[in-house]
Amino acid sequence: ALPVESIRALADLHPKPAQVRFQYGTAGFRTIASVLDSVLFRVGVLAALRSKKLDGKTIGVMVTASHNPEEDNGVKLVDPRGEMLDTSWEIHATALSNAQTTDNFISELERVVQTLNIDLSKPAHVVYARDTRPSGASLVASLEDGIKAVGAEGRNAGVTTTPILHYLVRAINTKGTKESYGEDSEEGYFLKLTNAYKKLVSTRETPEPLIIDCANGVGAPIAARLAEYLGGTLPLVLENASITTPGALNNACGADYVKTSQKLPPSLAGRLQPGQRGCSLDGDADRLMYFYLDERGQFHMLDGDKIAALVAAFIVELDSQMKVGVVQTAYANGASTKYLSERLPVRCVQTGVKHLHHAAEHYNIGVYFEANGHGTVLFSPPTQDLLQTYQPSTPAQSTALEHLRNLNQLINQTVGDALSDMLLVEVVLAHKAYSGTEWDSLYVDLPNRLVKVVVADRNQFKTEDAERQLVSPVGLQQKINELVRRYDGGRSFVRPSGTEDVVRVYAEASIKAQADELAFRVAGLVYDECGGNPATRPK
Ligand code: G16
Repeated sequence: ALPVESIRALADLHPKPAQVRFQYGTAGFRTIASVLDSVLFRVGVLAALRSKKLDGKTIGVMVTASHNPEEDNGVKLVDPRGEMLDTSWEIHATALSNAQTTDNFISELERVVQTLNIDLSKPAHVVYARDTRPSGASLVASLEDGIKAVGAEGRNAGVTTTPILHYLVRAINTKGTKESYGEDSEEGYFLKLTNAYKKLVSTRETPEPLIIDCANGVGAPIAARLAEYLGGTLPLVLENASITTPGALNNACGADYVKTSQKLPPSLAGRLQPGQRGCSLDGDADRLMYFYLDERGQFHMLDGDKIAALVAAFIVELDSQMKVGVVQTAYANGASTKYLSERLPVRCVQTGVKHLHHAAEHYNIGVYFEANGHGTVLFSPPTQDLLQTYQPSTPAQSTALEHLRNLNQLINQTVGDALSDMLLVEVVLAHKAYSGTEWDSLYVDLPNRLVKVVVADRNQFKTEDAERQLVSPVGLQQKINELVRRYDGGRSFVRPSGTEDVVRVYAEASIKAQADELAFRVAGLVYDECGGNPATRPK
């Protein structure tokens, strides 16, 4: 039976705030940190139950709000193979988080145990970590109370990146098996990645230094350690590494800033030289954006779509027999979709890494990237087996095979990982002898604009067709269509964010001014339809 008394005693210390409704969304629970205490406690309990349900396998919990502002925080669960929580459990997470009293919470727990037929006599293991947010330490303490309340065993992985936590979960659960993913430590992670990187670039010259904008987040200390393991094979210059400066996290820097504003973080002005490669991480280092300045000092962004194009082409060149496919979302630049679909199968799915990840599993090698720089490359289990057993018949085949084996080690197979992706990009650039300019010229991005609209209730917005069509509010899509038709090369869609309390509007057109105008006019339609706080008109 559930240890009701111990749960009750600890749950009383973490009461749910009245009038707040929580939702396990695109990236778990995410909102202003000050209301999250009870959620963390309850997630601790739920993670333990999930572990019991899966026969004591280790479940991961990451405390982060990634690209969101510093005052936000969040928490997401990681399943045993290092992938996102099975979606069928999200409703249980949401229900548990919204039980108002301790009694309600306990009855909800009993319901979950019964519905899911959880054998409570099984052991439970949870590994957890957090990013650098000031609210993180106390939220982790609440999580630990939840883990303790059900007598589960917890392992604190400290302050680290989201992808490292995913790595650890997979490494712990595969330890000593033939699928062993690596040593279950940060060191194991660094060694796995850097050994593969060094082999992949062993015949290439050391590149010019790469500037990393660390978003003043956890990517800074982790990239610093990565640099030690790389030992000069890839010179890194870390910028925006102030993890203790209040308010600095993701502020006018980081991958989301670069993608949304399509600008160089002001703090890098004068640091990034024309022609030099730079990249930005986000607050938990799972997103990556590259950029460079041309000789006129003009900023050029190389986003997730450009990364997908670069990497997919490289893999296909290594092995034209493999079924390589690409997965994107509606945010993918139309020019990237055109470029890729002329070469490979391309699928569009809804926003959220979990959706892309699952779609990518259908290919021998599945390349998935969101335009915002979140993504990875998956090698299917049969492909991994084939890479192990294949007998090459020519020297060229043998080299290609070695490269694919090393790429399989280099690329985080559990989730999008900015640092692993960064090494991947560097490998491809080194092999192709590409500068930013050559990479950028694979195709020319269509001008585009992303805006947010604050509305009274974003849950009114419902979409279909991989988020490209609004079905609610009724009639709004038709108005958008009428507007879009008036713009050359126009495309636009509206969807509720899963991580911020806003509705997002994306627009593309063949001329920049038109893309901006279309985005703002669609945002205006959204605003007029749904109102909101006049202080927060589209921005
Ligand atoms: C999270 C998700 C991403 C998603 C992003 C924005 O990223 O993991 O898949 O693209 O949120 O989602 P939305 O537009 O629904 O707010 P992160 O880096 O914030 O964890």
